[in-house]
Amino acid sequence: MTYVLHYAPDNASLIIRMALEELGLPYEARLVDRASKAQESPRYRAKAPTGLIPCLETPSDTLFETGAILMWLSEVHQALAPKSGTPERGDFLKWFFFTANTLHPLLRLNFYPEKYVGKDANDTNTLRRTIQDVHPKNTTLPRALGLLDAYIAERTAPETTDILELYLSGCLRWCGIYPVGWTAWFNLPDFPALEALSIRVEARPSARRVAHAEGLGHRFLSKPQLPNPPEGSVL
Ligand SMILES: N[C@@H](CCC(=O)N[C@@H](CS)C(=O)NCC(=O)O)C(=O)O
Repeated sequence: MTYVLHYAPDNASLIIRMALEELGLPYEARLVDRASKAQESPRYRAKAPTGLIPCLETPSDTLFETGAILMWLSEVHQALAPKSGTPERGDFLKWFFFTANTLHPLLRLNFYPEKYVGKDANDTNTLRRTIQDVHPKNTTLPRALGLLDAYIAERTAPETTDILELYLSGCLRWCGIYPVGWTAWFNLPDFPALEALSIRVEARPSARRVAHAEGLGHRFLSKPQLPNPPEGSVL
């Protein structure tokens, strides 16, 4: 087996799995048992010292960080991104890194506020409300998605898909369902270009295979439901 993807269902590994399927690469999906906090074990941290999922073992490297893994796959397989030197490359890079550096970390704050401000409910609620609120200047979640929506609306969609679409579509899924009870701020049709992107990606055979493997249901990106994975747990 060429690649080993350390994954948990509906975790950030989902995005890497979509990329591996889209590229048609053989891989073993190896469960990280979140119920026993296996991602914090010395064995896992020896591969991914951040203790975060995903981690991808390749013939030449052991990679962690969703954005880095996506870029690596795209570069090595010469696919799923505009090539260096093309007019689209600069915009693609800006918004890909914005997704990795801003959107994804905002989602982490939204999902796991207690890791950042402690367990007091007043503090975790305040953090969540702050990042879920529309703000004219600060890059809270609605503003980050608004900026991305504007970019996706103006660019020519890739012929098949690309690593930015895969990354975004996973993030959009999670906005719709996590954390349970805290998703009222999010309405995908408010971001029409991102909604169209989700619909396009979830129709791809590669994405359907991943949805099936992780028990994510039918319209798993544009109308997401909580998953029913055949193995492992989300948290
Ligand atoms: N910056 C990391 C974030 C990945 C991440 O947040 N993974 C979550 C699962 S979706 C995780 O490992 N959570 C366990 C934890 O925070 O202890 C990346 O881009 O890969």
